[in-house]
Amino acid sequence: MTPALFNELVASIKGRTVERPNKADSGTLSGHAAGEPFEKLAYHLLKEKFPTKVFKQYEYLNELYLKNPKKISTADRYALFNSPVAMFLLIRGDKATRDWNPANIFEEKQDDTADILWHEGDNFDIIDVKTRNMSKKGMPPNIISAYKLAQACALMIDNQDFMSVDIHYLEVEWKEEDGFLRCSDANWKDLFKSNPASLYINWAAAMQIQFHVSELTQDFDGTREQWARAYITAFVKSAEARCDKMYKTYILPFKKYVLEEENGWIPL
Ligand SMILES: [Ca+2]
Repeated sequence: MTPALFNELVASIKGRTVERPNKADSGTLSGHAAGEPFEKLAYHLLKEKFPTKVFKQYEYLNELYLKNPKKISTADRYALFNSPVAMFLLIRGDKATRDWNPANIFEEKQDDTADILWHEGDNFDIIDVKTRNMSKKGMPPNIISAYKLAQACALMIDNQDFMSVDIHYLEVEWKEEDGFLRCSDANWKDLFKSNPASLYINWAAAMQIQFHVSELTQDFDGTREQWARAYITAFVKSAEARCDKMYKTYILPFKKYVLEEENGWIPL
């Protein structure tokens, strides 16, 4: 999706209100579910305008497999993607893909990479919507698995497949307003314009990259291959630092007991 279209989308979401979830019982607005109506709003605004280019990720896969009824094996279905990187980021697992049939189609899944998928020509734009309750001081949300992203970058380099996939984040900031949630601000960012060395990987939180979308830097101006290589370098450095910390905390203080166990110890 072009920057102009993202700017337009953001402008059309700012100031909008959605119904408050749990309105009837005035229940708590907890976690990410609270902002979900904004994710739906973003999808509907785009789908209305670009019905042939905008999909939910599972919706795209369902249409792809429905349109190719003779492709039945997982390998055949995976081969429907021209791009190894797009395939890697968008497919469901082997078993789910094998079990797919017109009477057993995919439904939305929490860990799908894209909330909204833009497909135009050979390009996929993976759009992840993050909603943020501005009356709470929230931790930066989980963005994407650092490992999955490293694998995607390695696939880009190995297959020289750099431009099939874009990844964008749309952040909707909201506040509660008598029975409604109002979008107080919205932002969008391009993952591949961020500085790979500045991405924070939270190894303890399932190795998720975490940031607030509005705070992501956008000053990287190299090629996609340069980004992929810089990211893998940052990822490996971070993994090495994690190993080092694991060693110092969880191995070193206990190592002597292991040696004693191996070499024989005498009760005091
Ligand atoms: Ca999301």
